[in-house]
Order: sequence, then C-alpha cells, then structure tokens
Amino acid sequence: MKTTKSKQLFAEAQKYIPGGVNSPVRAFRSVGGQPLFIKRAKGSHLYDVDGNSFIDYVLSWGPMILGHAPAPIIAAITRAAANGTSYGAPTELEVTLAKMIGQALPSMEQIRLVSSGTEAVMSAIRLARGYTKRDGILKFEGCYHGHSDYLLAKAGSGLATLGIPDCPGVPADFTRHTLTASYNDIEGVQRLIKAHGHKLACVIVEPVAGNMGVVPPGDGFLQALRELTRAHGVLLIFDEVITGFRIGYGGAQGLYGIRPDLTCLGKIIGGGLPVGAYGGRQEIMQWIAPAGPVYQAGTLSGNPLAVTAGIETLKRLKAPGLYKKLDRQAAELAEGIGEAAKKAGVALTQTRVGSMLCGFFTKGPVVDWASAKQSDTQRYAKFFNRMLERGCYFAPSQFEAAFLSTAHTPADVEKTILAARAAFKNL
Ligand code: HOZ
Repeated sequence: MKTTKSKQLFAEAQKYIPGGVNSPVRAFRSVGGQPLFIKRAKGSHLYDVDGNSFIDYVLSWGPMILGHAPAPIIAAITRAAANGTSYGAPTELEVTLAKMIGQALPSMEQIRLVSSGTEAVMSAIRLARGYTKRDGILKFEGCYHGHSDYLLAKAGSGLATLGIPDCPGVPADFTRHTLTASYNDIEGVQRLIKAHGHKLACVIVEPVAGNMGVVPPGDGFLQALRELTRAHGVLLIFDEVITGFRIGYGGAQGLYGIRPDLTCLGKIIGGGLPVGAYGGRQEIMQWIAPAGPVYQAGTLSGNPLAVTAGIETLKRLKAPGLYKKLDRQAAELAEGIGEAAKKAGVALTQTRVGSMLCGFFTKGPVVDWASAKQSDTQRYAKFFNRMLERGCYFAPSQFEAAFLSTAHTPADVEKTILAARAAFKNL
C-alpha cells in the first residue's frame, strides 16, 4: 500500500499540530504505523491522499450512519449554508430537531443543543449537581464521557488506548467527587451508593459501553441502576452519544426500556457536523439558564448547518426496516469474522449490539474494563494493519467500536470477511 503522501503530511502536521492530529485516537499510536490522511469519503468508502480506498468501519467514530456524503444531506446542508452559517439567534430548525429527538426518546422532555458530546455531558453533570445540590458523580471504569476534567478518571477511548490513567492538568480537587465502579457490577454500585448515595448527584453510564471496545450491559444491569438511583434521589444519566439513533431509533433507552433522568447525545444527531445535546425531565431541565439558575451557553449552539444535517439524517433513519437491515448486516459481518477466527485458531471474543461491534483477542468473556484489557492488543495491531492492507479501515485501537452504515453493501461485508480470513492466518 502506497503511503508516501500521508507520511509527508504527517511529518509536516507534527510541526504544527501536537502529535500531528487534532484528536489523539486518530494517531495510530497503539497499532504502529502512521495515520492515513483522508482526501474524501463517499458511501461506505474512505479515499486517502495516496489514492488508496477503504471500506470504512470507523465512520467518523460513529456519526455517519447513512454513509459518507449522502446526496440529500449534502444538498440540504448546501441549501442551509446559502441562508447563512450562524446567527447566534434562535431558529425554527432547532425547534424541529428538539421535537424529533423528544419523539424518538420520550425521556428527553426538554432538550438543549450544544456543539459536542463532551459539552453535552459536562453540561448535564453541572445540571445534575445544581438540581440535586450534591457534588458527587459515579462513573464506570472504561466508559468515556468526553474530555472534561472530572470525567477523565479511569476513562476509556484514547485514554485506554494510550494508557493514560490520570491526566496531568486535572487538579486532584476536581476529581475528588468522582467515584468509579466496574461496568456490569451492580453489587459494587450498590455498595458505593449505600456509602455515598446522599452525596451523589448522578450516576452516568454508557448504556452500551463503546469506548473500551463494545461491552453490552448484562441482563438487568441498567434496570438495577435505574431502581438504585431512583431509591436514593440520584439522577441517572445515559450517555447515548454513541448509542443514540445508532442501536435503534429510540437509542439504548428504547431498546432496553429504561427511562433515564437525563440523556446526552452527539454524533448521529449532527449528521456528521459538530453537534451535541442533553435533555431530560422538564422539571430538571427548567433549572437551565435562562429558565433557571444553572448556566450553560454557546455561540454556535444549534448551528443551522449542523441542525439541518441532523434533521435530514433523523428523517431518513425513520425508514421502515432500516435498523433491522443494519442489524442483519452487522450480524453477517460478525459471524463471518468469527468463523474466520475460529478456523485460524484465534481466540476472539465478539460483542455486538445492532450495528456497533467489536472483537477482543482474548478467550473472554468481556464484561467490563478488567476483562476488556485482557485482549492481546499486539495481536489487534497486527490484525488491524493486515485488514488495512486489504482495504478495510477499522478503528486504530482495540478499545473502540466498529460501525456499519446503510451505505455498506453485501459486497463490502463479503470482501471484509475474505480479508479477515487472510488476516487471521498465522496471526
Ligand atoms: N468517542 C470517540 C472515540 N471513542 C471520540 C472520538 C475522538 O476522541 O476523537
């Protein structure tokens, strides 16, 4: 595979941009090699500056559920741009998107749009603290909720990939109120809530963990969280930045039938443009300024281009059978990869919820961060590079999810399975 131009650009980038990338997970650090510089993307494919093309299973880390550059979305963004790209004043578009989100996720009775998932989560946490008049938060090891100070403790995604357990620059005082529990360990949560519940503002969870690889919730885990938090006056926050509109039109809360107090969204609701949202019970959301005293603001919040892309994306996700088809295709891909691993004698533990999936190079089971990190990451790196050579672009880290889009074809899946068969040989 020719990578001359990518290498040149990466050398140049490192002079001007720390690590040569604008987000650490892009850097290929844990898989060796160097990032590919992308020139364009269309449908299920990425095209790099050296003329290579790849079937893309990263999909910009989740948002591109309709594939890259879908014609109707691009046309809508273009039309919106002609009307101006930002007003710093309300628009009808924002009302439309808030209504659409509320209809899909009825727990989100009121919604505030922001510009990223990180911003959504940090705002929801401030709101939970303001509303409950408590400071404590409980999060799960290996879950990632963006890069705000008090949520970086034992976090997944880039921190897991790069092995950064504690981030310099975060004062100990800021994380003093953050408790961590093991994902899927409800007894552990029970103990913590029993001891500290009266000081806890919220429990925040990825209802399907997607930042330590994919780790689905065990039977009854989310339900037990719901009951425990309710019993102790602690708010339950679902971070559905990845799962929202990904594993079903109603997100994880729709799939598992849980009504959280607050929900955070991002990725898909911006159709590939920068957006985030948080929302929940009206009574709680009324604490947000200017309705209430908890301050949160943003110059580009509710940006008309991002909101247009979001509306047009959500409209298309309502197509009958769309999520079933995505699920079927993801199952076929997972099955094919699983069979290939088995044939090659490679221990692979696969996890999947709808169109988000993952393979851990360990016997498993994988139920939390402790078991996820048993994966042989060297082996993942080898697999990743062999797949890349064969035109399949997976996340450059074991601890991320693979995603499918409606633009992926049966031929893409078949090609990927064939590539996996070859990649597993003598791995
Ligand atoms: N949640 C994404 C990774 N799991 C964020 C992408 C990024 O950090 O750049």
